[in-house]
Amino acid sequence: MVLDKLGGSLQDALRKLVGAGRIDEKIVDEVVRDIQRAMLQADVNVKHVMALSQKIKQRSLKEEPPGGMNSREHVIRIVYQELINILGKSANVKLASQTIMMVGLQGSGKTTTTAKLARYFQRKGLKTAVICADTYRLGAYDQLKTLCERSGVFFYGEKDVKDAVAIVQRGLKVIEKYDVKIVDTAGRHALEKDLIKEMEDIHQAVKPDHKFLVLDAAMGQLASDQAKAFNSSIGITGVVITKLDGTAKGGGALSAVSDTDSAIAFIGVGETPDDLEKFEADRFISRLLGMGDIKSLLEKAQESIDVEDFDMESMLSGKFTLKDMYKQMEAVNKMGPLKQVMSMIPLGKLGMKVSDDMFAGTQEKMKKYKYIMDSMTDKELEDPKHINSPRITRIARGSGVKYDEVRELLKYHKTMQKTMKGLSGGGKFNIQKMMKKFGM
Ligand SMILES: Nc1nc2c(ncn2[C@@H]2O[C@H](COP(=O)(O)OP(=O)(O)O)[C@@H](O)[C@H]2O)c(=O)[nH]1
Ligand SMILES: [Mg+2]
Repeated sequence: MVLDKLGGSLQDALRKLVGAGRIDEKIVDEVVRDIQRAMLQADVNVKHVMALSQKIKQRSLKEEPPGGMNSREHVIRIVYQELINILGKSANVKLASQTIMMVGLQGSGKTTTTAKLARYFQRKGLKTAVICADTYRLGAYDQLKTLCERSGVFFYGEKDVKDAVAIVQRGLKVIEKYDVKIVDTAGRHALEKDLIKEMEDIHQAVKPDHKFLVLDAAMGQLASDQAKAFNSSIGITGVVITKLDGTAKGGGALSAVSDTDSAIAFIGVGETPDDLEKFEADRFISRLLGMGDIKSLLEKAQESIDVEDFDMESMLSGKFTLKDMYKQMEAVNKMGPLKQVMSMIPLGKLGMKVSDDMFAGTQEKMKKYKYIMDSMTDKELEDPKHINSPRITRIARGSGVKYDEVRELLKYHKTMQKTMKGLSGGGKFNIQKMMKKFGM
């Protein structure tokens, strides 16, 4: 995975939240400190890190959890949202006819990305052609030509011609009929005068719909200065961050882009033509946090306003009454399978094997359970282990169900209580113990 280290540290921080006995200021502080450390190690600018910390703390302690969400999930959601904010918006790339000009320093990954992009559009059914306007670097022509041929993308270049603008002008005529036209340009070691001049001239000749700045992720937060410089020269409509697979500083580069007016369009995650991903901030963060499709789940939780009683805290605290069980069955019935709900918190990532029907009962069963529970005393509901055989008979008669059905309910409760205790490791969440338990 891209940014394994950052993702791992953030996941550890969130696991702390899940494992905490209670969500209070102390645990939020602790988790925020862990997040800070992880972000700084990924070279995220201190200013961003501080703003993020403030936001997470403030919101966690002030905002009420939305319906259907407990305080634990609420804080996780805030972390998720604020991390997305730090990345800024994602660039809008349409699957339509367009001309794209690639710019960036030498070695940033322009040519590789040009070929990747061409393949990307080609695969989406758009006829794509590429022009090599790099007359500066030796071998630029062959590099791009080879890459394009491999993907069946049309390539235009003029090997021994030095005038990049002339090449582009002729090339554009040749590839006129193509849907997507991508122009690869030359870079320099720095944004020097002659590079700016050449960029502006090509810009003038191409009149591109998009200008993609290619930035090497290893630059970390310095990416911000570069994005600003290129932007003031020819204007940037999207950024591609490359080599995210090979650096620990990627967090810095990703977050730096939001300092500029630009937005990230794609990320490069390897050297092969397929190692390009369309950038979506929310999906990226979900993946980083190891949460699968957290967004839809969180939205789901927001919709089911009347399931406030789904309380992970009581579930993990070890205390688990019949009433708790009933509430949770009810909540899960409204929210969807437990497995899904579990994948919302990092627990699911630990490979917990939760069977689908663990909480969710059929409507009919729920009704029966309700009748049975109505015939129990409060004391029995709090702690059903005192229910003996004569009591089962009485409860069955009182609720109009069979003796065995009452026993089934009690057995069900016992199994679930045990599972909950196992999860909580006797009050404290114990990951190692749990992983062992599930044979990992
Ligand atoms: N690991 C990795 N390497 C990349 C990526 N993008 C480009 N590269 C490598 O970076 C080097 C420079 O890339 P190139 O496209 O020639 O850069 P240009 O000078 O800007 O055109 C090459 O060795 C590429 O294989 C990426 O996303 N991941
Ligand atoms: Mg190149």
